[in-house]
Amino acid sequence: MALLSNLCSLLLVTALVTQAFSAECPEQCYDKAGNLCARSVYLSIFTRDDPNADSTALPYLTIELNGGTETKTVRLYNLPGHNFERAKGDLWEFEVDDFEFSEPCVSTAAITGVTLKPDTSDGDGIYIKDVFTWVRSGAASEMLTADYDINAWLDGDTPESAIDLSKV
Ligand SMILES: [Ca+2]
Repeated sequence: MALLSNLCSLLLVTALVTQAFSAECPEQCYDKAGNLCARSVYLSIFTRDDPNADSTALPYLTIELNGGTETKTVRLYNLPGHNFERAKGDLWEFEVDDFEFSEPCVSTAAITGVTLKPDTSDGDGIYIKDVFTWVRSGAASEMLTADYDINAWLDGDTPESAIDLSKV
């Protein structure tokens, strides 16, 4: 069951990452070293099948550059319908501009940390199963992190419950 569920998550995310974009990748998609300059950031979170897995909380996504020269955070927004339903997945899209980095080109090579942080204004925990992040620039996209079966609570009462995501 777990394997099948993981496979479904992977297929969904793969489909999202590889979906055909009609626009040609503009020149500014890449930095001088040939690394993708992220324009959009996507976050997909799957919750576990547990009665308390769901939540009204709005956690935060943090991106660290160059081992900590810059660390910026955005808050997840309310999606249409319910966020964080039990045993379901949600998808958020951010513009890199939302993070307000000092440079307009955020090279994927410069991203050294991606962390999910709990909403400390809402003690309602989220039981996290899988988390994926990826970036896009024009027609090009690249996976940033992939974490399967994390099986951890993102708990607003416990700031230490922040989850460091695994770069791919
Ligand atoms: Ca809950």
